[in-house]
Amino acid sequence: MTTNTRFLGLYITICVLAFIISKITIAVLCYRRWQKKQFVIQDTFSGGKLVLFRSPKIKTLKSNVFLKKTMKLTNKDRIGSGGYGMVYKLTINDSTSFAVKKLRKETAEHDRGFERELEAMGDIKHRNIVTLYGYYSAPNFNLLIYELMPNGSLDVVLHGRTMEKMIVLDWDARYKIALGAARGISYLHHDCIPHIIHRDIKSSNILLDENMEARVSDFGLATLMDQDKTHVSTLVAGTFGYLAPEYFDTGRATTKGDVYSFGVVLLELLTGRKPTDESFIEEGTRLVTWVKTVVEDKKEEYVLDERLECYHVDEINHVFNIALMCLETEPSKRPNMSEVVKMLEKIKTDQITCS
Ligand SMILES: Nc1ncnc2c1ncn2[C@@H]1O[C@H](COP(=O)(O)OP(=O)(O)O)[C@@H](O)[C@H]1O
Ligand SMILES: *[C@@H]1O[C@H](CO)[C@@H](O)[C@H](O)[C@H]1NC(C)=O
Ligand SMILES: *[C@@H]1O[C@H](CO)[C@@H](O)[C@H](O)[C@H]1NC(C)=O
Ligand SMILES: CC(=O)N[C@H]1CO[C@H](CO)[C@@H](O)[C@@H]1O
Ligand SMILES: [Mg+2]
Repeated sequence: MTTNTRFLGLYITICVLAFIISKITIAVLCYRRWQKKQFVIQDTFSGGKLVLFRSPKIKTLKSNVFLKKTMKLTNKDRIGSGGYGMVYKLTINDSTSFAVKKLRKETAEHDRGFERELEAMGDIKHRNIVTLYGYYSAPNFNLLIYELMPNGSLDVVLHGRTMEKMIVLDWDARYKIALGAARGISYLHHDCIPHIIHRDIKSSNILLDENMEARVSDFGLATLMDQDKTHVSTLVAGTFGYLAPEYFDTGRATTKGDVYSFGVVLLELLTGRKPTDESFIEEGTRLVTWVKTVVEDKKEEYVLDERLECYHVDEINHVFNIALMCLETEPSKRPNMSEVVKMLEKIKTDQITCS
């Protein structure tokens, strides 16, 4: 009896010890991993904090050089401006540069939810999504540090003013952009856990890399700024002209809402017209309704961008049909993004049209 009890005591002690040791090991491993995932510099001068997520490009970077250059950004470095603030080009050396987006911030509190959201965004790596490398958070403003896209955004390329260097996108380039953007959005909707609703799909959030491959940007930003309540239009997150009709009733963002906005981008690629084109507003109509009536009459070639010279009529008509499916008024009738990707992949014929 006594030997048995002693044996049991010993047994319990060993179990408890093993349990404690394993917990400590797990905690140490987690801490190490967490430490590796990002590095943080506290900027005592401005009271800000720079957080860079670990990535091969950031690894060799001297973070204090980075911080110093970031603080020196001026209007001269501006490459764009939008609903949330200015975008600057940050040049480290001849071969390395970043895009820095400055977000206005009216409430001074440091928001842990904001940081968690950004860390989740930093984890997303896909060939059709713009990488977020880190952020800088100061009492009066936040900076987001993105990969720089040398060929700018789709809206500038499609509707840029004639004074700027004009690139005319041919049909193959437009098709490639449509497919790339669809793959990026499909990844956010279906492959990310938790699933991500972009909420602001539009041509200015589709950027172009050095190979003219599409990269989706600003996903999650609408949500982020909505929580923050600093953005001017908190009532309607998203951009006029791209919003699905049900959004005005429910105010709820859904993946099917993103599908609708993507349909508008497809129409932009096909017609070369902006959804907010003044001539539509004068006529009291919209790009979407205009194209819908034209396609019903099978007169697609009349609305097609005149700058397109060389294409297969079949391919064009297929893309018009895919766009109209995305633009169904009833959300449940719209395809999901993985179906859109499949449909777009299927239509491309390998024939060379002209040379
Ligand atoms: N990562 C980037 N690389 C290059 N240019 C960018 C990048 N992000 C944004 N831009 C440019 O800055 C402009 C403004 O961007 P943004 O602030 O997101 O506003 P919006 O998307 O509403 O136009 C874009 O239209 C684009 O031309
Ligand atoms: C530019 O900076 C990056 C990051 O610090 C470094 O990896 C790269 O070698 C530098 N290139 C040149 C040409 O100095
Ligand atoms: C997309 O829709 C199709 C048809 O409704 C369905 O079979 C498929 O599972 C959906 N895909 C995803 C990833 O939700
Ligand atoms: C079409 C076009 O302008 N492509 C450019 C995209 O950016 C790369 C790198 O900056 C240029 O070499 C391409 O000419
Ligand atoms: Mg944007």
